Parts: sequence; C-alpha cells; structure tokens
Amino acid sequence: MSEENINNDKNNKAESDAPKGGIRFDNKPKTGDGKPKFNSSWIFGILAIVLIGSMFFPSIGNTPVEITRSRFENEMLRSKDVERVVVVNKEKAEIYIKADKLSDPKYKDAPGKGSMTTGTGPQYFFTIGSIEAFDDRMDQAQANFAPEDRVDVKYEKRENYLEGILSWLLFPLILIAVWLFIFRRMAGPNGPGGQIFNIGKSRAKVFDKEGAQIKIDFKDVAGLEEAKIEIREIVDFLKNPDKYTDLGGKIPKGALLVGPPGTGKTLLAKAVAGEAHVPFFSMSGSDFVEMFVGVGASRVRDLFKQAKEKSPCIIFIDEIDAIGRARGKNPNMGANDERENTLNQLLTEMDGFGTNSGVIILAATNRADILDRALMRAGRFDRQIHVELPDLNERRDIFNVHLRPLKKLSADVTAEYLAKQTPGFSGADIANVCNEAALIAARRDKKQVEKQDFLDAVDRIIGGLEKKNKIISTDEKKTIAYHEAGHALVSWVLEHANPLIKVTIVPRGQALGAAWYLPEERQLTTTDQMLDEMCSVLGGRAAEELFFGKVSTGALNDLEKVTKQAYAMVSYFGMSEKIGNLSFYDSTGQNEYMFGKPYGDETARDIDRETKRIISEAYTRAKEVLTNYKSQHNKLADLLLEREVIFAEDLEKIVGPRPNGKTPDFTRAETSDKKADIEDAEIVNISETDISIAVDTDKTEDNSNNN
Ligand code: NHX
Ligand code: ZN
Repeated sequence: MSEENINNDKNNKAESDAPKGGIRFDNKPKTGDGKPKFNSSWIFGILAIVLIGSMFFPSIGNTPVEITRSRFENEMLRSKDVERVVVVNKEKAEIYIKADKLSDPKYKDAPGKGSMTTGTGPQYFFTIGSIEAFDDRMDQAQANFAPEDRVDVKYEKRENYLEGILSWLLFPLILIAVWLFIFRRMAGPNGPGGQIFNIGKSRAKVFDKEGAQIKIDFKDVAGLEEAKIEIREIVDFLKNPDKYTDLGGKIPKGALLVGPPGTGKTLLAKAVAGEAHVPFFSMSGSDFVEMFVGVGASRVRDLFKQAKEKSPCIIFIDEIDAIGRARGKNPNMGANDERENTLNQLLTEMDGFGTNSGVIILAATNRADILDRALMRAGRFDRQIHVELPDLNERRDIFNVHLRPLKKLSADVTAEYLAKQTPGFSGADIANVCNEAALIAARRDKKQVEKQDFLDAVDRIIGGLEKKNKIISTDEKKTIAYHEAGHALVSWVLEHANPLIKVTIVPRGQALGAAWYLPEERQLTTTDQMLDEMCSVLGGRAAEELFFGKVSTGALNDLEKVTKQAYAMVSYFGMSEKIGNLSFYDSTGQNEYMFGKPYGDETARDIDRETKRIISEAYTRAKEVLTNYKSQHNKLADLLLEREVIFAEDLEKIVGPRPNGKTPDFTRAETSDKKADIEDAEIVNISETDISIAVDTDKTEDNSNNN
C-alpha cells in the first residue's frame, strides 16, 4: 500500500506519460515513438553486406582456376595452346588459352565454359616464386619453339582498390560494431547510454510545465487540509516571489513532508507539481545511492545544476531518510562515508555559498526523527509539514474519491458510514478497502458492490486472509473460544474499555481468533482508559487460567501489548505514583545520553516493579470480572464455538447492557463471517440491515501509543 494508490487512474496516467514527454537529463536519446533512434543492428547489416560482398566480388564473372606450374608447362605451353600470359603484381601468372583450343576435353575445368565469356580468360593461374625464375623456366620450356609460337608474357601491376579499401575499413567497422554491442549491453533495458556513462548524473524525473503530464492538483487531494494550506503557500512563493521579497522576506529553501506511510505525502508533492506550473524534479532518496564512491554527491550536484538552469522550479526528494539519516558521532565508523558525503553535498547545495534562487526543495519521509538535524535547520528545510492520518471527516472525503471509480455501488454504502468503520486507516488503506471490496463483490458474482463487501474488505485488510482450512483440534478450539470470550466479557463489563464489535474464532492471518473493537477517536487517553484496556487484553489469558488451570503460548501478542503499554505508563506518561511525573521518552530519537538509560539503578528497579505491579493488578482485576461472570462466560464461549462469530448484540443478550450506558450503537448483523463462507460458494441474498463492524485492536494500540 502506498500513496500511489490514491487517485489510481490519474496517477497511472501521470506515471505513464512521464517518460514519454518528460525531458531527461541523462543523455539518453529521446525516443519519440518508443523505438530507439539509433539501432546498432543497422551497422551489423552493413558490415555483413560488405563482408559477404568482398567474399563474392571476385567471382563476379569467371574466376580463374588455380593450376600447377607443371600442368601449365606440360599440358598447355608445350601443346601451344596458350594465347598469352599476364604476370600480375610479380606474383601471379594468369593464363589465357586460345579460344579454339578450349573445346579440348583437358580444358573442361576452365571456368565459364560454354558461356558468353568463354575464351576471354584468363582461365587459369598459378603463383610464381619470382619473376627471374619464371622467365628462366619460360625460356627453357620454349627454347625450341618457333619465334612466332612463343607465348608473349606481359607484366602488369594491378591495384586491388576494393581489397585495399576493405582492409582499411573492415577493422574499424568491426571495432565499432563490437563497441556498440557492448555499449548496448551495458545500457541495459533503458536503451543506449544508460548506467555506466551517466553514473554521476541525477536520476531525477522531470515534469515540465509544457508537458503537463501531472494531472493532479489540490482538488484531487482529499483531506490533508492543513498540509494543503502550507504547501499552497510554497507554490505561491514560486508563482509570485516579488510579493514576498518586496517586504524583505526570504523565500524558504525547502519543506519537509512528514507523516506515516500511506498518508499521501507523495500525492501531495504530485499535486504541487501539477499546480505550480514550474518544472518539477522528482527523485527518490535511494536514487542517490550507488556502489561507486562519490556518485551520490555527484548526483546531488548534477540535480541542483539542472534545477538552477530551470529555475524557478521544485525539487522533490522522496524517502529522504535514505540519505538524510543523522551522521554518526564517531568519525571513524567508515561504513557510512558514502552516505555522509551525499548528505554533506545536499547540505551545501541547499544552503552553501551557491545561491539556488528560485529552487524550492520538497522532501518526504515517515521518519523525521532520524533525520540529521543539520537538514532541518532554518535555511534548509525551514518548514515541516505534518501529514497525519486522516480523521473521520477526512476519511469520508477520501472515501468519496475512491468510491467514485466503483461503478455499481449499493445505495446503502455511504462514505460517512465507511469512514466510521475505519479509524486509523491511511489514505492508501482506504484506497485498498475500496478496491478489495470490488474484488470481493466480483468474486461473489454480485452485480453491485454492497456494504458487506466493504466490511469484509476492512476485516481482511486489518486481520489478513481468513484461514478456514487451518487444522485446529477441538481442545484448541475450546481454548480459543474461552480466550476470546474472556476478552469480550472483560471489555464489555469494564466501563472505560473500548466498545466491542464482534468476537471471532475464525483464524485470520497470524491470529487464531480475535476480539474486534471500534475505538473512540480521541486525542487523549486517561489512566482509567489505559488500565481498563489492559484488563480486557489480559482477559484472554485470565480466561485460560480460570477455566483450564493452565495457560498457552497463544497470549503472546496480548502480553506483548500489555507489557509495552504498562512500561509506557510508567516511564513515558508519568502514570505511576512511585516514579512520579517523569518521562524518559526521547522524542528526538537521537540518544542524547550516550551511556544507556537516563536514570539510575534504583529508578530502573522501580520502573520494572511498577510495570509488573500494574500488569498483575490488571490481571487480578480481569480474573475478578471473569469469576463474577462465570456463567455468562460459559454461555459466550459455547455460542462462539457454535457460531464462530458473535456480535455485540449477543453480548448484550447474555451479559446485559454495558455499564454507564456505553453500549455500542450496533445494528443486528445478519451476515456472520460464517455465512460469508457459504457465500463464496453460492450467492446469498443479503438483507439491508447487514452491518458488521470491525476494527483492529492492534491499530488502536498503535494509535494510543503514538498519542
Ligand atoms: C502460532 N498464533 O503462531 C499461532 C497461529 C490465544 C487463541 N503458533 O490473543 O492467535 O498462537 O485474542 C511462535 C510461538 C504468535 C510464534 C508462539 C506467534 C504465538 C490472538 C500468538 C489467539 N486473540 N496468538 C489473541 C493468537 C498464536 C503467537 C507465535 C506464537 C490464541 C491469539 C498467536
Ligand atoms: Zn488474546
């Protein structure tokens, strides 16, 4: 899941258009029609023609046949068949046979016999050692010939232009061909000239104003209102710089988009690109990283050089933590030298002696705490724009965006309703819910996407895939049922615990069973709420102990959660009287205290003791609740074993209303997970009252931890 999912169709368009019209600064030939402009197979073609041509050229016409000197002397010269002999280049004697003698059977091997060229010769040749020796032999052989019978020998110097040219040309041609071949190999799939030759060049994708490939603007970004206001100002700086500089103000160098994954940081940056109408350089932090030394810094330099040429413009560096991580304190660590060089170059480019007027740098990260502090000082990333998880209203807006592409939507599915069911979801999660719901509906052969499909999609995204075929023994099933019933019962009875939605013993993802809550969307959590929450988490283990007298490994996740929460209460939130209002939380993330913990042994012991006390008190309380409601617990577990899923309504029936009137606002859900199973096999008519609500317990935990 990533921000990319948001506004899927638009993004895809932007992405696929980008390389097409976008200007690339990596010296790759622009490919107008998708074909490489220069094709080396062309060269190979020419080369092949030349080679083949040179091989066959002499045979155009009739190539003389090579013979031995003795055949020449004995068969031809002596019988006076030879018309004339031409010595070419002092090395080859070409023999012309008299036309009327050619019909003799001994000349049947003469080339071109019977053709038009017969008789023009030369028909034969042989190689001579030297002119002198040849002359001597000729004289000897013809010693007793009449003068008029003597064969006349001509000496000729023949330049073989073709051969000369070829030998000059062939070698370089082969060289070029081989070079091109290697070149293309190195270039890889990105066409000629990639990689090696441009290693120090920036890999930024450039979106230019003329291209207008980015079709996202602020209207397409749902939610994120505060972030939009801030980032709009940055766009305005670029559009009307004078307005700000006239009063003596300086335009910020950059802004850092900080927020959890999937909240739309990249989308926001894309909207800036679409809205600003200035060139937009987009790069990922990891693009600077290469195995060669100095490449990162060189790419930073190149990026800024390109940007300065195009100013005013925006540079966007996604996942900047890849290069911007805090530099180590120990200068001899060595391993991170390359990254540090890159970061140093970035720091200098952003606020060094060089002026980058008109260049604004946007960067995104989900880990602002680990960034080097030098990056965030004024003059570099002056501003930090926090992109948070969407609240109820923002989720509604985001749902509205993502529901739009779903063509056939059941009328009871509203963005408001879905937003309520998805606390803690990011924009990317919401996009995923909508897509998953459509897929689920399609799998069930429905004509439209219905409410239940969305709810199942939410369950699936939170809990993972249902594992219906997991083999679980009856004993285990019973343990699971009592464990989950324990969670349900404790959370139902305790006033400050989260409202329960449903309990299931259908395995899903890593969990064999789960209790699902719909947490309040609150900014603050009180001590009471935390303690009651811990009680309900411990309710599972407590149930196992009470009913079976033994416990299982299954409570792993529960115990992990509780331990972290208790520790946070004591050492972060000042919720233990013994420790007092101290917090050892380090929001900078950079361990200022190099030597371990910022407290002494005594405090350490106290923290441990307090953590233990809180957990054991919560456990005792959970057991008390379960003991008081033993019969109800039995009933719940039995119902759970029978139905596999029970809902808040069933709890109200068995246990009675929640204290303080905190009974969740539920509507009877006709479709259980169990029924959904059947649905996969056959189409089941789903009534309009179908509602099942689901929310991750983990997600709630995360949120409360973050708060
Ligand atoms: C497992 N999971 O991984 C099984 C599938 C108490 C009925 N062995 O608290 O699912 O048992 O309220 C190694 C060893 C996870 C890895 C033990 C990973 C235990 C969820 C915990 C239900 N619901 N627990 C819950 C649950 C489990 C776990 C482990 C592991 C259970 C419980 C996991
Ligand atoms: Zn549990």
